[in-house]
This record gives sequence, structure tokens and C-alpha cells, in this order.
Amino acid sequence: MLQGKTGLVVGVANKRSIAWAIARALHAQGMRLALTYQGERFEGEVRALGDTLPGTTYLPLDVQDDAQVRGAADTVRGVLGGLDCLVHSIAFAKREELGGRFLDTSRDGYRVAQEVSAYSLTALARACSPLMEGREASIITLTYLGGERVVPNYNVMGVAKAALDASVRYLAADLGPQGIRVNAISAGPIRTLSASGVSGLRDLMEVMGERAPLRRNVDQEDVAGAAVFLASPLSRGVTGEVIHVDAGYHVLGF
Ligand code: 0WD
Repeated sequence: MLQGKTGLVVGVANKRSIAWAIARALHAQGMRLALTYQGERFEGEVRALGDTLPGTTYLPLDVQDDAQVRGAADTVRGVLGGLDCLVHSIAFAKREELGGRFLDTSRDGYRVAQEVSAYSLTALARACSPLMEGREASIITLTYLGGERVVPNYNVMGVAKAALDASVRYLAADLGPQGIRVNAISAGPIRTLSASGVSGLRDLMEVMGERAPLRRNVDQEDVAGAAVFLASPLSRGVTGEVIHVDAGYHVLGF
């Protein structure tokens, strides 16, 4: 379904990362990939994973560094030519902000969460969109219900996800005329490195798995399936949307 297409996947940290499941699924449909790693700490792990997907390119990217964001787009232009798909699967908040009261959020904690988790989508979209014009291209980000409702301990990350969801709508409006679609997948809770920073995740997953209409939690592959849909021509009429891949939990009012 994605033969001959190219994708930039941002947010692989290890084999549990949602971005890694998405990368595998896109590659299985024929997409050629560039994977980013956040500093040398992650380089070995990302290369070891990516080397199982023939043709993959690697580039360093810390989204807090504007020069690296521009450099990533330049590398993609040089190696892949154009870009059909950008996957943004990153978030960060200081651990001390992911517990206790939202009321106690610090100015710096708020700034960092917004910058890495929300603003980075806009920065990457701006850098990459010139490579995506006229290709029916797709930008996909990962969000969470904590941006729409109160989820205990999610706190400043919930506010960052609300900003991310709104960014999806504004970017969809800006980039639509160039044929670029922008959508989010709102995933149910999945045990990954960044999720382990949120206090009480285990209890939350238990409740969600019991109550969700499908009576289960979701996994990385569930999310990857929706990402393939959003990357493919099957979703050519969809933009500015948040698709919930959460076993239906978000529809409940109890
Ligand atoms: O339950 C979950 N796991 C859910 C995750 C439910 C709903 C949504 N999501 C979202 C997350 O909020 C995030 O946006 O999915 C996205 C991917 O998260 P993940 O796969 O759960 O987490 P992980 O495997 O840790 O990958 C996120 C990575 C970072 O890992 P760490 O754990 O070191 O923060 O994002 C990257 C980093 O590799 N990252 C950055 N990349 C570039 N520049 C930066 C940065 N400044 N900061 C973090």
C-alpha cells in the first residue's frame, strides 16, 4: 500500500516505543524510512532496531534544537528526495510534574512540556512541509485522552496534549491547500519508557481494560494499524482529526 513512499519517524527510543511499531508497520507496506534518535544515548538502540528494516537511514534529532530540526529536513531531502509521511511520536515532562497536583506545575516544567510535546510538531511540520508538497502527504502525531479530560497525575502533559490537539487542527488548515493532511492518534495507555514516568499507570490500565467497550487495553500494534491507514491513500479525505485507538474507552461517561 505504501510502495515507493518515504517516511520520517521521530520518537523511537527502544523496542517498546509506539514509534517503533509504527515504523515496522509502514515498512511492511513498502515505505522507505528515516529514523531519528535523540542524542548518542539512543543511537545504538535505534540503529540496532532500524537495521532489521532494509534501506533505513538514521539521523540525530533533539527537537529542542532548531538547527537539528532544519538539519533533519535537509538530510531527508538529500537521502530520500521528498517526504510522504512524518510521524511525530514524542513527549516529555519532568518526572516531578507527573504526580501530585496540576496546581503546583512550575513555570519551567510547563515550558519544557509544551516545547517538546506540542511545539515540536509545528517546528517539524514547518521544516518538512516543503518536502511534502503535491504528494498527498500525511503528518501523524500521538496524543492522549488526558488532553481532553482529567486523568490523574497526567497534569502538565494533559495541557501539552490539548495544545498538540489544537495544533493538529491549525496545521491541517495551513497545510491542506498543499495536499498535506495532519491527524492525531489518541492511544490508550501502553507500557513504554515515557509512560512509566506517569504515576499510577498500572492502576489506570487495569480500570481502562475492564471498562472499555472492547474490554481490553490496546498495544503498539493496534496503534500502528491506524497509522498505516493515516499514512495511506485510504485516508485521503481525512485531516484535522483525532482518531482514538483506545478500545473505545473515550466514549464512556462513567
Ligand atoms: O501510554 C502510552 N505510552 C501513550 C503514549 C498513550 C497515548 C499517547 N502516547 C504518546 C506519548 O505521549 C508520545 O507522544 O505517544 C508518543 C510516544 O510515546 P511512547 O512510545 O509511549 O514513549 P517512548 O518509547 O518513551 O518514546 C518517546 C520518546 C522519548 O523517549 P524518553 O522516554 O526518553 O522521553 O520521545 C523522544 C525520546 O526518544 N523524545 C525526544 N526526541 C527528540 N527530541 C525528545 C526531544 N527533545 N524528548 C523525548
